[in-house]
Amino acid sequence: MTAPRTEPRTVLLTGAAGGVGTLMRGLLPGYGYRLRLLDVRPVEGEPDAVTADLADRTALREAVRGVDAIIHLAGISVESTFEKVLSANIEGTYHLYEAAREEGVGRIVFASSNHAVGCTPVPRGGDPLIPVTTPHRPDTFYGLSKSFGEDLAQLYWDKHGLETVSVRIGSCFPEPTGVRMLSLWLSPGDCARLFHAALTAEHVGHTVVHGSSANTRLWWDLGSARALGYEPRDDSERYAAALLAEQGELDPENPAHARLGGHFVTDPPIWPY
Ligand code: NAI
Ligand code: 15L
Repeated sequence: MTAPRTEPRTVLLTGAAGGVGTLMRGLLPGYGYRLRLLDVRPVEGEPDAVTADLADRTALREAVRGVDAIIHLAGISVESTFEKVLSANIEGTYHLYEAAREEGVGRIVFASSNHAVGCTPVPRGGDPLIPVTTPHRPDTFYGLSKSFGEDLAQLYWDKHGLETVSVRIGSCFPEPTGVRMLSLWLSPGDCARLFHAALTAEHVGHTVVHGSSANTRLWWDLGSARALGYEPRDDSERYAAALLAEQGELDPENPAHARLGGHFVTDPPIWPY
């Protein structure tokens, strides 16, 4: 019989100064994790956080040394030039995986995105939910970098035995701010529940999961996330009446509404730096 997996205690959180990082800094210690923080920007109120770029292999090796697992959030989180996405997200994620391999870290939770499959048509009345096996259909260079990250994770599992849960996050914000987000919203509490499941489930190899709450208007299947032990508690529906009154229903004839990636398909927000 295989011994149960030891629960990870010390977790490196990259991208700790960002939106999701800030939410998780508040919530994950409640699950018993000791967080080590890293970001290219200083993390407010956290003088011990490592300030380093994902390009800095020496800093990454030091940062991952001795941790039980990594939650990898750092990177460009919207569209940018190919060169910037290449450096921060593609090369940066490769550098982090190399550091993890060299230091013997066993598991990474990788923040993938709905934009890895953003050109997938939105299911309409009676269509099945989008399965986690749906082919990569990135909607931007940003989405392409997330497709790459998922493939990198598969490579490091197959070749090096480094486990990853790739979480295709929908929209993780304190509240949904648009009608599209009613389908994709991942509440902060459910995000912490999902990351905890991804850190503690046994034998994940490389598992891809969809990251959303139990939304009434869900577009994609949460089966592989639930199989890890994720039990979402939130539903965006309580925000629906107000958002629909303000913005109206999504229009299937509008190219910015017809695909999973929404406005990233037609007019993506651009990284400001
Ligand atoms: P964010 O943009 O608020 O945070 C990203 C953080 O990464 C920033 O603090 C930034 O300083 C840091 N960073 C950027 N380049 C870096 C580099 N080269 N080296 C070190 N740090 C660097 O993004 P957010 O919303 O917190 O998202 C976190 C992760 O989750 C990102 O990877 C994003 O792509 C992914 N994601 C987020 C979603 C959401 O709804 N918030 C949806 C899908 C995916
Ligand atoms: C993402 O991947 C972005 O990082 C985030 O800022 C949101 O735009 C989210 O997707 C979304 O699609 O709502």
